[in-house]
Amino acid sequence: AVTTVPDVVPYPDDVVERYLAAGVWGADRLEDLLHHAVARWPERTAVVDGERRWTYAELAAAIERTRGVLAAQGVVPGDAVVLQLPNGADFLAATYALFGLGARPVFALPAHRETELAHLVRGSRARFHLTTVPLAGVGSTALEPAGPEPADVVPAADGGAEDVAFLQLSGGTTGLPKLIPRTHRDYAYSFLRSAELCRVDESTVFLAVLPMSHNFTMSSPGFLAVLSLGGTVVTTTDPSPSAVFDLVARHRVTMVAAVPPLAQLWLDSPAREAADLTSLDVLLVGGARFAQATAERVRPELGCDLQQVYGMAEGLVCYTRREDPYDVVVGSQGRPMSDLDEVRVVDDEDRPLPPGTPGHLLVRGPYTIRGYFAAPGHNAASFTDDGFYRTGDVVRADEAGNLTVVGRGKEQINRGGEKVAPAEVEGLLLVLDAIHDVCVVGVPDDVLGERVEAYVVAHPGRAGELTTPALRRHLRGRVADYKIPERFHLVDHLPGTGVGKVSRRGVAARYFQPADGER
Ligand code: J2J
Repeated sequence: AVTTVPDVVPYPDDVVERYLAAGVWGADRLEDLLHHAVARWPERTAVVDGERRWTYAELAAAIERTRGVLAAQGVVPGDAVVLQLPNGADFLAATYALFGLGARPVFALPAHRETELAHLVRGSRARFHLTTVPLAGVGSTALEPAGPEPADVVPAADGGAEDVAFLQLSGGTTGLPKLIPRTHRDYAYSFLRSAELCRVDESTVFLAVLPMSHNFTMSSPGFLAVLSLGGTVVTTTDPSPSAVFDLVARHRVTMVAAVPPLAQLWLDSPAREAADLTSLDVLLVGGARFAQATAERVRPELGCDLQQVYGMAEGLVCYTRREDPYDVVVGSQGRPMSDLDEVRVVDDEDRPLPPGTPGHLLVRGPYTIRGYFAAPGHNAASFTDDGFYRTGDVVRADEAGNLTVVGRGKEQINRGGEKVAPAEVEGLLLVLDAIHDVCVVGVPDDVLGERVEAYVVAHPGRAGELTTPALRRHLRGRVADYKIPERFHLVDHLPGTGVGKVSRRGVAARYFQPADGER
């Protein structure tokens, strides 16, 4: 007999019962939560995108029309649709339209290119790629405003809150990035609980400046929470200090989410002095470690509260609380948002460690996945037998459970919040005949925390071809720009692991000892 492994690893039945009984999982799908808000606040402003301003009723109408266009294009319930749109009102219309159709958006970043898109399409078995991003050489279906006539009657999805709502691309802890399936009810809990901790209500004006397809912007607490609770989402594609300060002043923005380099850019900007930031209530910073010295500047220089957010698209999100002691707010990444989150800090053999001792963070809970999409092999490595996700992060917990991220056990580069899987970039370089071996590593960077660089061993006599500009050109259009190494170093050989593999740690140790600096 053939045993088939399901694409989505379900939560065990007793666990489902527990989360339902605890009331953390509701019966609403993501589009239902918006519909409740539309019914309650039809005339409130839902979205501001440049000169476009939509009330909740207008957003609902735009979603309805988009749903008709998508249905006319042939999108049916259960379809995976790779969605690659820049921040804006159309992003929201398309996302909710897909939810309403019972189709699954597969969220691509605007920066994604050939490799990531092919991976998303293949991994999700998507039949559509919906984008307005100009992509040289990548076949795509754009959703044109003047598309086919909307279908007259589009049936609503008849699925429930237990369905998979969408897929996101993980940063990857080993090898290539994986697809993350999130259900309506687990995700709704994630952003509604986040909304409580971040004090989101109908008076919230949220500036979505990080990519809206990122888990942080979407759900921590993100535009999904704001639009479920009657607030306003202001969208922008311009993160520059002047543009952001202007939007904050003009729309009386109360909440912004940023990665550390962006927060730093705003803090350091001379434009800050003249800006009217009095409406700002809270700045959320996450995605990468926020230096304490910078965290300490937020309250005095921006005049708002800081909440650190340590989250992951696989699930777990930690926040510092508004009422936490000062040293917790500026010096930790907060604690899990749910009482039902189970976290373990363990040693290399999965044995629990006492508070204060750094170790690998494992997590299980009501909004953390039990497995990647259609990836049984990887799941065996990324999850414990009893369902804990191996975050790949090394953390230290204090007695109160606040976590500080002190390191990483996973093969991932965190470039100021943007995640890079070295193996993906290495694979694209190894197709070049002139390259014998290559190792992509993160090197310390004052602004980004880490930047991407590569160590390359040339085939005899071919080193001359391997210049930084030539190699960067080779990668451009194949992967997101942020993954392209800033520098390529030619070396004679790469340190090995002793079992015939390149040792990334060895490369790091050999070339980046803080004492001898950069070569
Ligand atoms: C140190 N490292 C952090 C932090 C994430 C909210 C906020 C961020 C993400 C995110 C997210 C960190 N300090 N404050 O999904 O909902 C690193 C860890 C983590 C990985 C996850 C959200 N916040 N990190 O960044 O899926 O290494 O999610 O495991 O992109 O980012 O990356 P990602």
